[in-house]
Amino acid sequence: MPMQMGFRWYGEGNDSITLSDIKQIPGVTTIVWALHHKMPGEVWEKEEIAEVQKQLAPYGFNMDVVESVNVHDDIKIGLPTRDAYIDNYIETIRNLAEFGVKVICYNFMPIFDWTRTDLFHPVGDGSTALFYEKSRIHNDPKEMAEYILNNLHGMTFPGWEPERMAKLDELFEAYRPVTKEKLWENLKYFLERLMPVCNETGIKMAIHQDDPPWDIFGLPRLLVDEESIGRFLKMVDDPHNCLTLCSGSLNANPANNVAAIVRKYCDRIAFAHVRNVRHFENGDFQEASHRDCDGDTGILEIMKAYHDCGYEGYIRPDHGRHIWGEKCRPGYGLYDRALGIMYLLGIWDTLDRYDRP
Ligand code: DNO
Repeated sequence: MPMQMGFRWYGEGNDSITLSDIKQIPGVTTIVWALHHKMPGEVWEKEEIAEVQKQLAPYGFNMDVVESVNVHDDIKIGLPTRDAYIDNYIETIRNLAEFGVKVICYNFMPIFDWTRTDLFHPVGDGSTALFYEKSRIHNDPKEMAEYILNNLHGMTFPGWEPERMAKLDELFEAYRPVTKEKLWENLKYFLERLMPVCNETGIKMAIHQDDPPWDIFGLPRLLVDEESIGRFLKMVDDPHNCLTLCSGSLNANPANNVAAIVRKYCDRIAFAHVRNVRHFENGDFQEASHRDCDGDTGILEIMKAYHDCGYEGYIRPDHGRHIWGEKCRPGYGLYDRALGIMYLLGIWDTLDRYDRP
């Protein structure tokens, strides 16, 4: 099966972008979707999944990739209640498999999903992009959560559910005994319970790396570099225990050579997020266009690595800039991601034609 190009869509009534818009971008086969109204820990019911299937069908998109089925905090903390939440997760996997879903992207970050200090930072050409100012992330998670929630223009933001953010003190307290090693153990426990059902249904669990790839607010983060990814894959050595390899998350740390990581673990990458990051000397970073020379991530080397490995998984452009005055979810507008797709497919098609061994 050739590589398949996906586009993340937040669902009807929950995204300024329509399926018809996406259909007009050349090359997209896969809608990367989720039931965004679901809280972590809830079962995704068949009727709800069928609803999405019905929406995608007229456009000929497949629903092979879900991003994300979020993991309940009790599982990450390792509380006795985790087993009931894992049972729910398993039921969700079975339900998704009935609709042909192949890959579930998820993360195992305590409390916060991806984190930025500015969602609409001027790039200098009239567009804006996500920005991370290292010195602003040290002591006040509440201030940051408030800023993020106030900048969503009434939309939801996966991983930043207001219900959870309202309980930040409690959550921080609950995570207090969770050391990095404990978090590794809890991740192993979770995956070991899931693997039999993944083997039975064929679904691949594809973990997303931590973004940014370092501890924040004293919370441990696990998947941060080549070594920790290796540990993760070995810890549960099953072909259904896979990666969503996120070039931008990893390369927020300039020491991470993403192309080398792709080459090393390609057979366990089920889903690729490709985006470009510009680094600043003080550790800050800003998200750039997908074009190789606009950032420091090495987009050409990364695409070449996937191509050389004969990558047959799913790929999607990741965060785009906000351009041409578009009002959209931070990082998830139509225009710059569509440009990103054309760039990535341009590289891919060229490699396909002129670089076959
Ligand atoms: C950010 C995304 C992440 C990702 C989750 C996966 O734009 O890549 O929010 O979806 O971490 O669970």
